[in-house]
Amino acid sequence: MRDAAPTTIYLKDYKPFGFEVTSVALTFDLHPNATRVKSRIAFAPKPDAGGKIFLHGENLTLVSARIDGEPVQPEITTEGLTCPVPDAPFVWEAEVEIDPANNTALEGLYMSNGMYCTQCEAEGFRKITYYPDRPDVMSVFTVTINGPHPVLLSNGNPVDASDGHAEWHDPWPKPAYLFALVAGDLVAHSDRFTTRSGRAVDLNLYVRPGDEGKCAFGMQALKDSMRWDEDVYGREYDLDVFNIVAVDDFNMGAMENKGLNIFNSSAVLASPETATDNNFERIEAIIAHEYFHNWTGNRITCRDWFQLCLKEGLTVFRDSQFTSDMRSAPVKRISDVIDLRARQFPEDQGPLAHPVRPESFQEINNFYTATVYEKGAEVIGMLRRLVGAQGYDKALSLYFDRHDGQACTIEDWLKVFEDATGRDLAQFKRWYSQAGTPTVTVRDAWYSGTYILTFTQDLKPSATTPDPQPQVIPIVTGLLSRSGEELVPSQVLELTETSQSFTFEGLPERPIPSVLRGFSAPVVLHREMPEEHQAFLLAHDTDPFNRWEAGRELARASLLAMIRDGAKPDQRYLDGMHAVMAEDGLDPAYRALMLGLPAQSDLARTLHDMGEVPDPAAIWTASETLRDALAERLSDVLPGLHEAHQVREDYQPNAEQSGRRSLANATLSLLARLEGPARAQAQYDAADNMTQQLAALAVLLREKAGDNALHAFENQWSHDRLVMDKWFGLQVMQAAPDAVAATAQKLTEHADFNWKNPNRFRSVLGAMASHHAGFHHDSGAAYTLLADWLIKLDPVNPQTTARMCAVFQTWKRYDEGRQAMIAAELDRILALPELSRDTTEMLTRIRG
Ligand code: 0A1
Ligand code: ZN
Repeated sequence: MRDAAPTTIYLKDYKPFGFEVTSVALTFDLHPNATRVKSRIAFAPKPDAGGKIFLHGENLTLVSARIDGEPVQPEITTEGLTCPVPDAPFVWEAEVEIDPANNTALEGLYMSNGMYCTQCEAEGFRKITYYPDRPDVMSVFTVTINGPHPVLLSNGNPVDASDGHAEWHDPWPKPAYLFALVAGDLVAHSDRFTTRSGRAVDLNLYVRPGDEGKCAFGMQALKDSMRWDEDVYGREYDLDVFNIVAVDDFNMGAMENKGLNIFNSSAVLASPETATDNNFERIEAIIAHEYFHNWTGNRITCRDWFQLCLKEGLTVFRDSQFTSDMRSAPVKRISDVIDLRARQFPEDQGPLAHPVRPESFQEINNFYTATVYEKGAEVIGMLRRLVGAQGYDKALSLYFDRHDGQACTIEDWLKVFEDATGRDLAQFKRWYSQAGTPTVTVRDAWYSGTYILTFTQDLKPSATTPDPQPQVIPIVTGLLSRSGEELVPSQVLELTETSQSFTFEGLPERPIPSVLRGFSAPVVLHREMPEEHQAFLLAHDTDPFNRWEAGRELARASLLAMIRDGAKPDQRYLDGMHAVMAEDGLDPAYRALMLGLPAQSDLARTLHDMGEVPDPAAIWTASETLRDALAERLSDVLPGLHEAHQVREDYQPNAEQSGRRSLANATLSLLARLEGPARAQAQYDAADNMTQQLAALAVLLREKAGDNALHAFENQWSHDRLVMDKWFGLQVMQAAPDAVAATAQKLTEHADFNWKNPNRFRSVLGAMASHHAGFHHDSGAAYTLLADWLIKLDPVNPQTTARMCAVFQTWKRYDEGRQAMIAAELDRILALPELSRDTTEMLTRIRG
């Protein structure tokens, strides 16, 4: 039943738990509908324990409870139990019954295709047994599993195993959210890794029979991650085994449970025939991310969930460093910024805005956000720029030395930097406490040899940050001569005031500034400078990020002029792109990124910032027109580029080959605008890997020549869940705006639309919401379809429902008609009497 008044939890109310948990022993007797969980937990009261204990527990049937062997009758509510306890150390024993087969929310212990698995972050352990389910309670766990399954896994090291029975011991104290259990008929892809101090670690990737051929890449990524963390951060693995399990039904990407990572199968399984280059790169990054959590998250965890960015921001930062080292650093940076603008900026600038460290929440699952993760990582990137690479390394060593085995706060994190580098971070800390994306405006002046750059920063007040104060903004800047030489090499300008000028003396000529190189801070930058500067930087900037950004800015300016004034595509942009495409020395992956346009949702944001009401149909038309014009302008080089970047060697998902394929496929897509679908059809017919097959299918669908290929694809891949997710999604993504809702609707009637599977649900309805012009088509059909499905999913899986609600967060940007349609849908959902806490919180915030 929906809470009449949902409880809000505040950071300021944090209180330590009144007891130490000295050990935990759990025994599971597995049964699909009646799993028995016995717990034996040793508690030691702290001086102010108060004579009674509260243990979290939800959806549990208590069979028995004892303290020091004596039966007790605790008081039970929907949230847990309270029981009088001795004021000396005691042993709590309980037996509960749970129903994994009917656990469709995928939190706690649940079943997926006949296999048992768990998801305990953030508060899922309380659905397994009564326990102080909070991250600052860390303990050593021993786990016994009984069940008729060939594979029985839990955290730590195996201590005993026989038919239908296994015992695991995890020597590292951990919070309950890192607990995991897996049981099923699984097969292992195994390998071994020797740490630099000589510990031999058994590595296993457990999958369903039939998926064995999709494991090799993930295993290699794991070994690369283990080596990298030793080399770059000096962090070694600390158990004798490291297990990964792939599961089909999972709400998120993956989970870093100690020694037993559980992955959404889409985030680990890959073969050249079934996964694209982008899938491979994402898998490598997620494997690294989860592995890196072993130190940043598991050995050092969070004191409370408000500190989530302590582990997530840092771990995202570390996995980006890893990908930059494994692949191309500029390409990774550009991709990350595209993603930040697409996912984090709308969050930071709308009704869901919250600081990187939020100060209140109702449902913590709603705070696994782009702000906590991606902006959290940007904040660490800024910190590293400000203290320098050496200062950062020193601070991190101190962090691991000082806090190993502890549950920490952002204050602990910043103190380590202050102590290691001597820098005062009081003002920098505002990045953690203030919500919103700062806007930085830059203008320049030139007085006989003296060049002045003046920056101002502005942060709009929001519900969580009503009185914003200036932040420390590191702005990496270089100055170029008119012939493209670096007059002043990159340096960090520290903007700390609302408005601040930086002076450069003795320059031989008025330079062209290259500002915010490498996207050195997560801000919106307004350059009050001539547009010619962007054309110049596109041709000459030595900073790869800003060179790409210059192309983007020219495209953005051109699109805005087309939308607002009916202008023609900007020739400077088209000519600039032509020159870039002719530069054979430039990384193909980088050139492929250059060919992209700003996201249509990002253009809507820019128009909104300019005080205008974005028209999704006009944005769509302008984007299509500019792409057509780009194809025309590049027509003399496209065939050569396409041909030159074909990969004729055996498929490898490495950066070099995937870069070539991405440029070849970007040119294929443009060529089809000039010459129709024949080339794409030929590629489809010849494709022996999913990257080529899917890229060709996308072009065929866009060109309305995809019916045959679509059927062939379905026949070829109907047995493969992950490939079929692509089949579902692509049809929606490639539909014309007026066909998006109808296409999605039709797909929801397909026999394989298994809507309880989060991947499949997202492949259709998530794809629909990500099609800007289709989702916001003036019929309102997509709004209604999505609302219908959110209503259906909420009682089954509140977490995935609530996450999907975020697609409505930008609704107030649009015209009154669209706003009225969206408001009606939001109200229709909010009126449901039994709406989950997750969805209620999200929609209430969005509705405003
Ligand atoms: N900690 C995981 C992500 C994750 C978070 C929450 C989950 O359920 C609510 C599941 C996974 C990570 O950062 O990879
Ligand atoms: Zn994480």
